[in-house]
Amino acid sequence: MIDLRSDTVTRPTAAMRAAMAEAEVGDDAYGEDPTVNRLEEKAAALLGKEAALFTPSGMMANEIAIAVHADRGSEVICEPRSHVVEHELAAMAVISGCMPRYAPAPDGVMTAAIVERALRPDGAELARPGALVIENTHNMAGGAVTPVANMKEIAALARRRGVPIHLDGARIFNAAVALGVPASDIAQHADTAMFCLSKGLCAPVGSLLTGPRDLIAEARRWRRRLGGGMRQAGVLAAAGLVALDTMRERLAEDHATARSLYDGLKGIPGIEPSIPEPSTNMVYVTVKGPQGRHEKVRGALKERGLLCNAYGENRLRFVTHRDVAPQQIPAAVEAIAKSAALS
Ligand code: TLP
Repeated sequence: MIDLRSDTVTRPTAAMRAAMAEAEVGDDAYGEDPTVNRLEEKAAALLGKEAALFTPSGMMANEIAIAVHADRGSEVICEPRSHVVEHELAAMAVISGCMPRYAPAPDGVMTAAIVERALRPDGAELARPGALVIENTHNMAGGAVTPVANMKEIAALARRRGVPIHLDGARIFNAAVALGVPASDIAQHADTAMFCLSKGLCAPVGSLLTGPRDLIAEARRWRRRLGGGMRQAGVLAAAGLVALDTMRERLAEDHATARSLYDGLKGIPGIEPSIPEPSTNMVYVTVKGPQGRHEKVRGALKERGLLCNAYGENRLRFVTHRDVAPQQIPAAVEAIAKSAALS
């Protein structure tokens, strides 16, 4: 099987498993797990923040950030296809009493002008903006990267308007590699920033929410409130530390693999790229023909040993990661060409 459904399918490396087996642990609810503490310190340092919180998932980190930043009854400004809208089961409404206010960025690259249009003026009949969420890289927009200059302009605007920024940096290290900058250059323009260990970095579990010390202390209470407090979580954090030490630079290989998949798919009848160029580790294609045909193509691909995800508007997503070798790309291209040719 060539599994291109997501970079979340990556398995922990031998070094991660060894570190997990040997991890020094303690009860994290008492702040006594030394491995968790080390991971949180390292995450904060990498993103240039004061503090960090280890969470079981990226979604929990995002939702805790919204809970910490946004008042009940306020709006969360976000791109319509962002993870907090598309994949978090209306959690911002359920947990924080917030509504999304869309800031559509057609190519997934956020700009100050787009944000400005979504920020409504003060008014007795208007909900206030409670937080701005920027997703970088932007998953459903093909792994698009928002450059540092845009982040800076958006931060200046948000500061003027008193709106806190949360960065959904589930794949911030992919963005950093694509831009050729340290992740802290991106994260410095957000109040809080989260990233996932369990995507291209290959750790089995966990994400980090980073930010100012007082907000992270509040986030810790929210994690507990949501049932996300953990005990000897050092066994998981140990894998995360190995991930941060050994997997960040490697992401460039995933980007090169995505590029070669994209190049291989050019001109294949029955499909067309739905995103211009992959800038990170994702390739999206639109299957031509009647709505729903992409499900048939996905089924045919599965029979040929290739897994991918299907989304609305006849789109298929192929995500590259450590468990897919560049040498497998020709076979993937052939499987896609044959499956797309079926009626
Ligand atoms: N993304 C998953 C699915 O949920 C769609 C994937 O396969 O890409 N932010 C972003 C930008 C994400 O892509 C994801 C996961 C999350 C947050 C949530 O992370 P987890 O799965 O750890 O809760």
